[in-house]
Amino acid sequence: MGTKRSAELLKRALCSIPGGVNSPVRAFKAVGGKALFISKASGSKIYDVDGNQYIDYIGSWGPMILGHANPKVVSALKKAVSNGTSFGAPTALEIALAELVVKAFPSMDMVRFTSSGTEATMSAIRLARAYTKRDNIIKFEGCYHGHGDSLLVKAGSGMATLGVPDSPGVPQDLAKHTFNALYNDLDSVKAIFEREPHRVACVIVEGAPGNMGVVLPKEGFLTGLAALCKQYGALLVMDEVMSGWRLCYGGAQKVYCIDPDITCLGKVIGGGLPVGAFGGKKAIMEMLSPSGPVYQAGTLSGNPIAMTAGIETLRLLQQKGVYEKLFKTTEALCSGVEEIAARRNVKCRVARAGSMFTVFFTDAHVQNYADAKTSDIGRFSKYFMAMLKNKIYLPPSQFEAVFVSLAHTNADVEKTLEAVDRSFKRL
Ligand code: HOZ
Repeated sequence: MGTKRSAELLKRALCSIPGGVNSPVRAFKAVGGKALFISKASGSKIYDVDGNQYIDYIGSWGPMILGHANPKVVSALKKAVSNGTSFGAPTALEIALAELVVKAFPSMDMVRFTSSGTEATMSAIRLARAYTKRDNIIKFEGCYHGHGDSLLVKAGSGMATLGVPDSPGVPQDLAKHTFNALYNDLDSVKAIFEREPHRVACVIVEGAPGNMGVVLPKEGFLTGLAALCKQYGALLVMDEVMSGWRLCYGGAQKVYCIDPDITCLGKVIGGGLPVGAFGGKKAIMEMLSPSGPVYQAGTLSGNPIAMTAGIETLRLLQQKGVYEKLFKTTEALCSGVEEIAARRNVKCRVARAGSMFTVFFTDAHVQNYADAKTSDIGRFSKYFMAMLKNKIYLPPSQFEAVFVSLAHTNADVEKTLEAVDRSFKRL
């Protein structure tokens, strides 16, 4: 089956939507392809408007950890929708999800819901600045924390994909408050703190970066960051929008034993509906309006539909054996790719964090953005296109993560690895 209808829709979309998409990485621009228009998804499969079925490894860029249209989530949503979709007033559902979140993340005493991860990180930065009465922030090259102005400096994800280090439209007066350090390099952070000992409000870091592709923190890197923050009176903001429920139930901070001051969440927490959250220590969180003076708000924040999807998803993730299954599938895929690469003599590195992974087409051990950029992008594009031809739907960029779900079966793994073999044979 071809992709004629997708091509027609793209042509139409280009007239009314910039680039034809509502988020840049969806455009397949980095791989020289054309976006597919999707009609439906179920379990591990996604279907385009031409009727092609693919094994989906994007999972809506992370949220669909249970697989698409999980029957329990769908049934809870149907019930919730019939009670009204948004009230702009508090509900018991918000408390239920908040309680699940603070229980999962002991570093958080309190949590505030937003409608996206971007809003969560943006608000966390404002809060950190207000709490410390300082303006500057430290982030890491290649880490992506949504598209808030302060954070769009040398960012990963779509910025890395499109090769644009900084976005026009971010005032220089604001960008000058963002300092970039090198991921996995504590000295680069220390140097900034030594230069600005009393002016850094926070360090923001992805729990396990997934937006320059998956990169793992070196031993001692995150604890070293926490110690530097403490030494210089800055807050540690851990962005677990991706890693939150992907590394384990409790996120990267549980795996690496970190107690951040503020944590940002998104993706899985909304079970496929728009939810973000930021939370942390009571003294910090109580600075938020209306308890305190730091303003933050949202018309649809905490709406009952989004809360229902989040609650149901987190409940299902608490079932016994869930993470064992998820990691077994992910491991089978990663070790399968490594085995095929060795046999086919394809130079690549597989980096895995929980249920996310990236195949980097480089022989460098990827520890930061500069290493990630040594990847052969042309090769990645060939690989991506060959996989798509074999009906495997991967993230269309070298600098993103593959997301495995609980709905992926052994048969999916087998089919995927067969496609990898066919694709690597021709690289
Ligand atoms: N920022 C997401 C990837 N890191 C992409 C979101 C989307 O395009 O849907």
